[in-house]
Amino acid sequence: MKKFLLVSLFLVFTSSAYATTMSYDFSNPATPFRLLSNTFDLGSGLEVTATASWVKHDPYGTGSGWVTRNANGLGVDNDSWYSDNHQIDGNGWEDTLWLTFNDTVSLTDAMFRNADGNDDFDFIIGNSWVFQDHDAKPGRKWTSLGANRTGTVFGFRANQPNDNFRLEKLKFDYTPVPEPATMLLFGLGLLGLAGVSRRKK
Ligand SMILES: [Ca+2]
Ligand SMILES: [Ca+2]
Ligand SMILES: [Ca+2]
Ligand SMILES: [Ca+2]
Repeated sequence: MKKFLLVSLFLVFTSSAYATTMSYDFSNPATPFRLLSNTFDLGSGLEVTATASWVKHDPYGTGSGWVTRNANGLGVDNDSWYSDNHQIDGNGWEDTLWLTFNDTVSLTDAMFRNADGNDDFDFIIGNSWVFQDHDAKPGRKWTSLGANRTGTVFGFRANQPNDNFRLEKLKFDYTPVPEPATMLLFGLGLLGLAGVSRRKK
């Protein structure tokens, strides 16, 4: 029994240190929105807040955009007089969709909608450009973001008139931090089990 208890405790403590692969679907036909910011509950205590920004070149300017959601996922409305189609697009003004997590995650893949052969995106972590003009896979396939894309703030940006797409899904690795209360319950439960088995003997 002591051995069982030790093995169980070991499993409880070590399993909490392993990264879990999670994914989230931002599309929702039932509740479309156009907001300056929206927070999504991803489960396991993890949250992500979506915001938007834009850059224009002539005359130069930057500002905050609206995050839009529909059945195809998240886009950006930059309020410009250009024909902004509420996607993440680089038509005149270059849109960036920002995702800010409340804990460190490692993004692995993204799925885009409305993407065809000429759609590509720039990917930013914090203040660092990870890549530019990276092809967005059409046909609702996962686009790999590469390895070690770890951080809390990520940007998906469009910089050409023919770049126009929505972010439908994200896949990421997350290592949840176990809450002290949960750990205490686990511990008490195991001690209880040990007590019961001892009494049976
Ligand atoms: Ca747009
Ligand atoms: Ca392009
Ligand atoms: Ca581009
Ligand atoms: Ca396009």
